[in-house]
Amino acid sequence: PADWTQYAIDTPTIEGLKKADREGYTTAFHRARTMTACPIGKGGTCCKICNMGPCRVLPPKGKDETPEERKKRTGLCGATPETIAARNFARMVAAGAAAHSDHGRHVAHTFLHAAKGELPDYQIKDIPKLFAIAMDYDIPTEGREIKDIAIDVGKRALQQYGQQDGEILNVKRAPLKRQEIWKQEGVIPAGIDRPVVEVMHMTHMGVNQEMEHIIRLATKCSLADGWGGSMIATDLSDILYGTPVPILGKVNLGCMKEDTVNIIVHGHEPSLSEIIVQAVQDPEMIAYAKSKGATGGISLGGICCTSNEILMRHGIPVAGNYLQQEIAVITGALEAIVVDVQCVMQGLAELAKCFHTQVVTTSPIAKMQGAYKHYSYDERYGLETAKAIVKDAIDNFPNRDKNKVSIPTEQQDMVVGFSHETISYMLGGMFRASYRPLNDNIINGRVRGLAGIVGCGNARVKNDYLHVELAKELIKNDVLVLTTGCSAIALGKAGLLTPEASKYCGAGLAEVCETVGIPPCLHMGSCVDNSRILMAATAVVRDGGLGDDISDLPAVGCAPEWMSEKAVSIGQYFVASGVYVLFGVGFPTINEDVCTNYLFKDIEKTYGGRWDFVEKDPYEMAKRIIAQIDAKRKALGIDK
Ligand code: WCC
Ligand code: FE2
Repeated sequence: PADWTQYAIDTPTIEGLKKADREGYTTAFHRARTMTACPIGKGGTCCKICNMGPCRVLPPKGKDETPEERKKRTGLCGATPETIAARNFARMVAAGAAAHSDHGRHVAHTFLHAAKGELPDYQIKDIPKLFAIAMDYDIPTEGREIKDIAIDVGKRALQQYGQQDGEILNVKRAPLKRQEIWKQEGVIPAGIDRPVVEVMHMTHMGVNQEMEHIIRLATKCSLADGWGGSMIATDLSDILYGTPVPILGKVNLGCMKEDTVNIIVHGHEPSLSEIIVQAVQDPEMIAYAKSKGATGGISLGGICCTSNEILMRHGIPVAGNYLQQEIAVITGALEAIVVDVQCVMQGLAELAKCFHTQVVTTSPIAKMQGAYKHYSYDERYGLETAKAIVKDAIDNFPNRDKNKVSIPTEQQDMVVGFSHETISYMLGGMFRASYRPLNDNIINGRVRGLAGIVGCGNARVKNDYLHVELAKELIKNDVLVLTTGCSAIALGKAGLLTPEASKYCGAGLAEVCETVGIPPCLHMGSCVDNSRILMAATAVVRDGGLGDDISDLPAVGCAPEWMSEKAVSIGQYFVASGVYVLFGVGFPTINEDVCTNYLFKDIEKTYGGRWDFVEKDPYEMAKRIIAQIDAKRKALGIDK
């Protein structure tokens, strides 16, 4: 067996993997040790878009290539390596944008029907945000009923998906200079769905065969995600379920208890999990759990972003991030794992068979072979469905095999819930909400810059290690960290989402955190909530003193352990919004130098942002990020 301390830093994960070895279970961590990544497809050099291929256009290993040789290295149709790499990259963007945006569509759909009063278990919660969004959407509010405004907001959001001409609405929120750049490049999406289809079309055999133009259309698609579908998902979830405010939360597998029915929700869309939160708090359900021998009642926890959503809004504990989904099952004490969409491993079903755990799939678009039960979740029957799932889990409690149970006790406190609105209240006060105090601290150098650390865990590297070491290194150098998704959970487990983490900070950042009462790493939510980071960056520009565009800011983005296609879309919309973005653990085009050069260098001339890549050294990552921040500070004339 492997020495798992080489592949994870989190004790419950290491212990779970050792238990898997002893008892013969297999996880993604195990598969990563026995399977290597495909060397042909890795880095963008396999073209499989037509049936004359797949064609491999890998550069020769270990020797230089003459220009003549390079010219001959094409697919059967003559496609060049850079066209192939760019097409692969573009398709990843399209898949990621589709995932986020479809999530946003579902939120908008639920929102509209809730607004109409058709969903008894859903009510509009955040009226001030409803008015703010109505204004952004050019919907009149004066003298109108809340209900009518909400219906219009829901309709307007949904309408943007199929819009064929014009511009998606939220583009208007970006700094003017940014909008000009996008206009000039022709990358402002008319609607949200259309650019996804366009990318699929233009990457079909024999269509777009000019690398830069492929990236241009992929960029438009990514903007339809970041400033479109993801932003709609965030905004409408906030109105429907409440805009997050700072709240105390807990993270790690210690949320599961010996004497409770343990349920974990996993995935991304909050619609069902919001109602499960209600169901597990129902006194009848708790009494029923007790009647089955679970003297402590019911414990609900979460994994990935479904978890982040109910953590931010209700303080429901997080069980773990992406790579802990299997570890949660291996505790032997999990009655049900209720999954919706995205980042759910198929391996769960096989693993669950070794235990009593029920895998419950709930999305109309996501079934799993071998799952215990499938619900095609329909919001009209919200609480009814949630209760049926919870009741099933309770009935499953007596099936728990005590001999197989080992629940970690680790649980770490954290402060979460930093929506961009909340940050501006905390900085500027209730009546003068503003980012200006932060800007002043950036200008005076107490805060050196801002770094978004986001994205997945990847079983090919030491899990969580890159996130945590990078964050520590950055806050030590006075860089304030904004975090989302599984990265936020990793930082939470390491104790970096607490005000006490200021002990890891440089003197300047420590002082700011202590004065404002915030942790040095701010949990801003789920992966669609990366749109909150766009809005925060825009607000920093608006409140003055740091240039007039996002690309002027000493701000960067990083996904050190990315694995999902969504991460590629996120990275691209940050680059296109003017941000330097660093990836770890491989880059989609890295084995093809022309396209990679474009993404890492030339694209900066257009957007002011670019890509970069460091395989797995968090200190090298930090070095490059700080160098980038310092260069921006210098350009602003605020370095000292
Ligand atoms: Ni977002 Fe990555 Fe987690 Fe899934 S939940 S694993 S895309 S960071
Ligand atoms: Fe996510």
